[in-house]
Amino acid sequence: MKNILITGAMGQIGSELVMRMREIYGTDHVIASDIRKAGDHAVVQTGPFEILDVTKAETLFEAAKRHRVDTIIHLAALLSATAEEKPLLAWNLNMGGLVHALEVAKELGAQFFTPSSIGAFGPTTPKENTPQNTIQRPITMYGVNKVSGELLADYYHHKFGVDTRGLRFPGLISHVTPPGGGTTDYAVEIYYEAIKKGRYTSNIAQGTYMDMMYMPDALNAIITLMEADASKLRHRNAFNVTAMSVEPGEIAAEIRKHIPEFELDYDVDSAKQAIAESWPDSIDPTAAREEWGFRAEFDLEKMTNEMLAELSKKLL
Ligand code: AKB
Repeated sequence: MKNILITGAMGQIGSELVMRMREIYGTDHVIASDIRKAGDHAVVQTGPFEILDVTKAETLFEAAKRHRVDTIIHLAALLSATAEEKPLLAWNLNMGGLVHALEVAKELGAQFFTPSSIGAFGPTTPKENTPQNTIQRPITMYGVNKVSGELLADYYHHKFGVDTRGLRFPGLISHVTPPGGGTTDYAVEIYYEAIKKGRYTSNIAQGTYMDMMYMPDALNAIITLMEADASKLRHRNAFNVTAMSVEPGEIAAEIRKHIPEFELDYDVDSAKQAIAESWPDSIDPTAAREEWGFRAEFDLEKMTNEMLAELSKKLL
């Protein structure tokens, strides 16, 4: 049986991944950790929890050793827009935390996962159907962190034999925990505001395409990749994965099938827009499909049905 440590467990991915992994691997085998502790949070209430600052190598190592961890899912990081506002903090947290977590994985012989992002690409990357292996010259601190992270995780695999695996996530959409500080956050907020107010002002311009994926597909992708036969993996850090390429107007049109009076207007945030324009319009997940059977269940229509149904229950 695995013993899994998840950092950043109260974040957008972590808060759902912890619960899913506790169902699969057993409550006591999934140790949630975060820099803060909210006593009423589901990951704290339902199983083991550690307060951990990933920039402090010793505390990370001590907790991992005490829980006899053999798998580390390292999620603690700043997202793209916040990283652009606080680049030095982003470097210290995103890279410092990562190298500490990789060191712990090396010392304990643990399997390792950390997410990369479409942010690992830049303006000179082919924009359409972006290949798995291509130009990566991002112009954001987040992108610099993500490319460096992919290379570092590859290095720990080649040099030390650590079983490192990763995914280049698109914008992740969920009705459970909102994201914070990302460029793709609008694609979550639009659903909340549709239910609450029947209107939304997008900070990303009309016609700006980015890849997105519904959270259940993202959780499945992490679990499937971590369970995949290592001998079949030619790429490790990190696989392109996506479910849809959309722009704000298309999400609004889908919402109007349920809420015909829904209104969308625009007040573009120039910093976020610049980040969005430096990213691909659509990425190609063929390597993930071929090497470990990646598949997304939710397209825009199916995701919108579920987002609106779940948020209506929660907010109305
Ligand atoms: C962000 O917008 O920063 C993230 C991402 C695509 O990595 N959602």
